[in-house]
Amino acid sequence: MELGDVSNFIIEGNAPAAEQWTQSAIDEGMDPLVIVNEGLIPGMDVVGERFKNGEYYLPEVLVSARAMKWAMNLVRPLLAETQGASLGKVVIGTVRGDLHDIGKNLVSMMLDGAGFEVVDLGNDVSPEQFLEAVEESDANMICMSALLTTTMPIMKTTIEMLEQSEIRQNLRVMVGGAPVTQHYASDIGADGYAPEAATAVEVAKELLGVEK
Ligand code: B1M
Repeated sequence: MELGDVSNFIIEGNAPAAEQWTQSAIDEGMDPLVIVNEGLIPGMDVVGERFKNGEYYLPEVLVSARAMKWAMNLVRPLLAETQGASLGKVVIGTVRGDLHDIGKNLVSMMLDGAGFEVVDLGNDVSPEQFLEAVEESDANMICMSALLTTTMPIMKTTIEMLEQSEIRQNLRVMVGGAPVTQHYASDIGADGYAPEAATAVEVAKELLGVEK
């Protein structure tokens, strides 16, 4: 099975074909991480490029996002089949005003698959909702994703709110998303930053002091 085929199905926004290809690859024993990292994400990267160049408009991007979602729905449970005890509890979400959740879902899936307990708040999550979820779940870490330069400051607002509460002391904060950089993360007082989903797992382990 050619990984380029599923990339093309994502690019074309052909959700049934992306789903069917992914199911066949799983049935043939392909590593789900390879499916995601070498098939699905490269497809979405092309969609991003085309959107940027004005070759694709929002409707095309939406059908591609849908195809990505259908394929990811099949991969998610496999990545979630984890080893033993929880490595820690993580609250994750895309910040307020931001509807981009594909990258956040990948990070969520990878953390889940690595053995973290993940409370996924979805997208458009306000600082208050993050705080509430951390308090309710007694989480060790909060993970914020932002894909828009206009929503990145919400990560700062959330950290500022956390700083005013006692829970910040025992809570690690990781941020990420395409426009986010290590420099920005340090600037707003985050404890960690990861450029992509696999690194996010490594950073989470480092921040919580669990073995790699
Ligand atoms: Co939008 N969009 N979009 N979009 N969209 C971008 C982000 C944009 C860069 C496109 C462009 O102009 N080139 C641009 C932002 C420009 C900017 O702010 N500088 C943009 C814009 C402008 C918009 C709208 C404003 C368009 C409009 O309405 N005029 C609008 C905003 C809506 C809103 O959020 N309020 C909008 C809407 C949408 C759709 C709804 C159509 C759709 C989202 C669907 C969905 O997510 N369910 C969409 C999409 C799909 C994109 C692009 C094409 C692809 C994003 C994506 O899913 N990438 C994107 C262009 C691009 O990024 N090249 C674009 C694949 C994904 C796997 O990568 O999300 O980067 P990514 O996640 C990576 C890493 O960043 C990292 O790990 C992931 C996996 O490796 N990561 C983390 C992510 N979160 C992390 C958290 C971590 C650690 C790592 O720790 C906590």
